[in-house]
Amino acid sequence: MTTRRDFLQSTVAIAGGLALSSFSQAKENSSETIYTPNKLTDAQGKYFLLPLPYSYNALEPVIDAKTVELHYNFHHKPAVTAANKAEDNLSVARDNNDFTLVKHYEKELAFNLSSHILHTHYWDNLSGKGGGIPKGNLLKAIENNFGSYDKLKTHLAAATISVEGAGWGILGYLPASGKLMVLQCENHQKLTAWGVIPILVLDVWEHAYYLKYQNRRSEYVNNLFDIINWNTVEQRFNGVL
Ligand code: MN3
Repeated sequence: MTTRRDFLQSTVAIAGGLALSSFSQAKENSSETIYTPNKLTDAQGKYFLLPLPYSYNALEPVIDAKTVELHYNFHHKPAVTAANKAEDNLSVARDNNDFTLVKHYEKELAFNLSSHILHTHYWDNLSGKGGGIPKGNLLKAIENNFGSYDKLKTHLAAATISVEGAGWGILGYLPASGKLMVLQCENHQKLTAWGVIPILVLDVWEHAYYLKYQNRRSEYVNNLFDIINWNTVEQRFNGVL
């Protein structure tokens, strides 16, 4: 499959205006270079789907290849299309001065753009070579805000496992307070606090785990900690300090 590097290079060549600086280059992680997307849009301002930074089977045995394939192509990808459609329809509404459907498209935008943002982070903050514990500035911040990494892990896992219905567990950073915090997100956009930037996100929609784990959400969440890519999580944290 096309690698993320190939994709970025070809996109830059085609689009011209899309500067590589819109992506921060993460540290070398073994043989692969992972880019953290700071921008989710192309040169035309349209949302676009980055290639997965690994193959479908790269997260096995924690997440099976079929789940990754379905999740990426049939849950993440449609959200990108729908976010663009919502913005397009809001533009048409302004042009026509007809806001009959404004409530519908505002909801569509919040839901689908949040889905795109969180899924993009999700792929990026997992790796078949992940696991271990965070290091550097991120570890210090975790210890300052939660007492220890173990306390954060226990808190984040509990919050994630107990999401009501479909949603996410999120470790986020609020620049205005300088605090790391755990949030529990329903759907893709509910229960946030304004200004919190997601640093590490754990998807607990059933599509993320049901093929392999069925009803055993807690087993899936606990196993996720074996594939967290702390390099990219720390990269994102350092980028928003
Ligand atoms: Mn999902």
